[in-house]
Amino acid sequence: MIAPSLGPARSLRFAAVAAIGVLTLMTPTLAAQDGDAPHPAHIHAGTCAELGDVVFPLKDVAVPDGESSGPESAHPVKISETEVAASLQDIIDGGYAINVHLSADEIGTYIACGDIGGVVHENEDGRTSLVIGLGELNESGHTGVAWFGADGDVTEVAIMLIEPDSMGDASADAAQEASPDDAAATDSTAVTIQGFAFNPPAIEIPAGGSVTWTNQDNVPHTATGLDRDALQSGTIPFGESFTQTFDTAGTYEYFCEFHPNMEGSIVVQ
Ligand SMILES: [Cu+2]
Repeated sequence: MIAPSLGPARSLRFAAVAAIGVLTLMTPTLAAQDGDAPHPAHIHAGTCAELGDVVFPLKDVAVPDGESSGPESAHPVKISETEVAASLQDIIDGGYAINVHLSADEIGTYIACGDIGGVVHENEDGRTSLVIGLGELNESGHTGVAWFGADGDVTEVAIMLIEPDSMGDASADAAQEASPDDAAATDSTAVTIQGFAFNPPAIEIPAGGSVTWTNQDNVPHTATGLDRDALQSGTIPFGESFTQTFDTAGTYEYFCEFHPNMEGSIVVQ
């Protein structure tokens, strides 16, 4: 449902205006950039301290389209604008957080996160909105804000992320994601990633068995558990594989970080 008084273009403009005020307050130092790599972002259940499932995927946080003007000393900010199919109040009541990842190549590295809560304010048009801060994670140098504009049953979500002077060692530090590559597996099950799908999507393996995902699509994918501690392949480039052994019985639902509509499940018996 779209409020008659306010189209998407205007609400985004308002988002930018609202955010600039907050950016000024929040960031004593900032500058330069870490290249043009877009940062994947999601709304998760839980808090930044304890992130849960992805509830709403958001558009990548990226350099806006268009030509740069003005002084080069202007601080670069990457943005993401997504319409989420939930009311602002439902998003707040849900107990969620926005999490931003370093890049498609380093999806397992979190660079900024913010719990969704705070004072909802009403502007002169009677529209309500919320602005939250996104705090730095893993010494990424990134901070920012997210703006939520209520629009009836949907909410405009805008992320504005300030790029650091340089990524320094942050990405290296945080990139040490464990890749449980136990070759010991005798019971090995293959899952092919092709056509933006896991094939077969549902598998059963014995406890101690392993699963090997091989990406045959010409784009990167991941195999990421709803419980990320249980399964997080990180980016699997075209033609490459990721193997994980599952020692604990249970059902493991997973998806692709880049294409959250790609879903699969593993039953470990
Ligand atoms: Cu994918």
